[in-house]
Amino acid sequence: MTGEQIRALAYACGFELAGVARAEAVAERDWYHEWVAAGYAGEMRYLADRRAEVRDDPRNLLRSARSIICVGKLYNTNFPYSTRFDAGERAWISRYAWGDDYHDAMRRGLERLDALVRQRAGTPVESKICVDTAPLLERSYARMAGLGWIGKNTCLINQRSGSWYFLGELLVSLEIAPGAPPPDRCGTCSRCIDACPTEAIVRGGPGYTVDSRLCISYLTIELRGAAPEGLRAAIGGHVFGCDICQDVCPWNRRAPAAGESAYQPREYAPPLEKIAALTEEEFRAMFRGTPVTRARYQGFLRNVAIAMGNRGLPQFRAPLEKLAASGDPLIAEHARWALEQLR
Ligand code: B12
Ligand code: SF4
Ligand code: SF4
Repeated sequence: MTGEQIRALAYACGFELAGVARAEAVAERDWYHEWVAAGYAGEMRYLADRRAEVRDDPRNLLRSARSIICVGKLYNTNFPYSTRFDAGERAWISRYAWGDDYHDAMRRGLERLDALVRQRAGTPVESKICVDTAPLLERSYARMAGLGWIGKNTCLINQRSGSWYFLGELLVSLEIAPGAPPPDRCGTCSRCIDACPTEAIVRGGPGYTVDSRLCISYLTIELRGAAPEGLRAAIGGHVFGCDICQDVCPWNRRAPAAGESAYQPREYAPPLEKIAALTEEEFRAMFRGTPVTRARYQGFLRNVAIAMGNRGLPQFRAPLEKLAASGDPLIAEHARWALEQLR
């Protein structure tokens, strides 16, 4: 099969980007280990434990793998970027988490692609689907497959349609001619580095990398305990993830919106007072089927308290006092901190 045929099948399965990379180790694996050794993975153990070695070679995931079919699914909508959003009483949830959780949709699309590839191959095929959670350097292979370059913000950027993409892969035992990585088009731009509120984009690898411990995305989604006090002010109104380094990127200025309704916001920038009052059951009901549940109720209310403190509006006093009286010490401590900011 040719790369062209693979692309046509992937488009038919609902993916906007597709290409093929060789299923072999890439030079970036060394940078990955350096990244972990520098402590940049923070508390994300799944990046640093024995699974770190699995990342060294895709054949550790499927021994017979010869090629990686890399796909990209657009999730952008026409709603304004966080950098154009100025409503102090509302919370910012990052774009990728507004609608349905992408993992299931990506997997379904890749299963369809897998079936089509098997049908067309005319020979037995071994395969494996990977989406996000697999120990695979997804951006590196997507770059090798020609889907885009890796920007200074470390996101994969497509020249025509920007970086609002989820990535997924189908490892196959077929030999397919690979694509070629496109040139780096960041040039002298440094908008993402300058705009990052926590200076999380640091020098690393052949250019830049993200120190997760400083990244708002990590602090509001992955971190389980208390947010470091020195970083709380910079979190601003973010309650789940962060889009700033992509919002300011010139390659996203004319990014297209996804066709399907799945990624439309269920509620765009919900009012902080509303989400501060959610019971655990209401939290689950409001965010069921979206990525937001990953923060868990406790982490989410911790984030809401920080955002309220940063926004500093007097009407937040009463809801924060309620949170400060919570039986959960983590939520109560962050609410007390937020009340201090109001003063
Ligand atoms: C851990 C993780 C995080 C961490 C760490 C982020 C990071 N930059 O590494 C945190 C929690 C902070 C995070 C945040 C986000 N994430 Co995340 N994350 C991952 C995950 C699970 C692993 C990434 C990883 O290995 N990081 C370690 C470092 C070393 O890897 P890296 O930056 O990718 O760098 C490698 C390559 O970029 C390459 N490289 C870097 N520079 C250069 C330059 C050249 C010239 C070359 C050749 C190569 C190269 O070498 C590095 C080593 O391999 C991937 C899924 C996966 N399995 O890959 C999703 C993934 C990267 N995340 C994704 C998303 C959407 C996000 C957020 C936008 C979510 C949000 N809105 O809050 C933010 C973006 C923040 C940012 N600027 O990166 C998408 C990215 C899609 C895209 N278009 O790039 C992925 C691919 C998930 C997916 N399947 O769609 N994430
Ligand atoms: S996601 Fe936000 S905090 Fe993380 S690197 Fe980008 S701008 Fe900085
Ligand atoms: S903002 Fe500029 S430097 Fe950052 S990724 Fe986009 S083009 Fe590259």
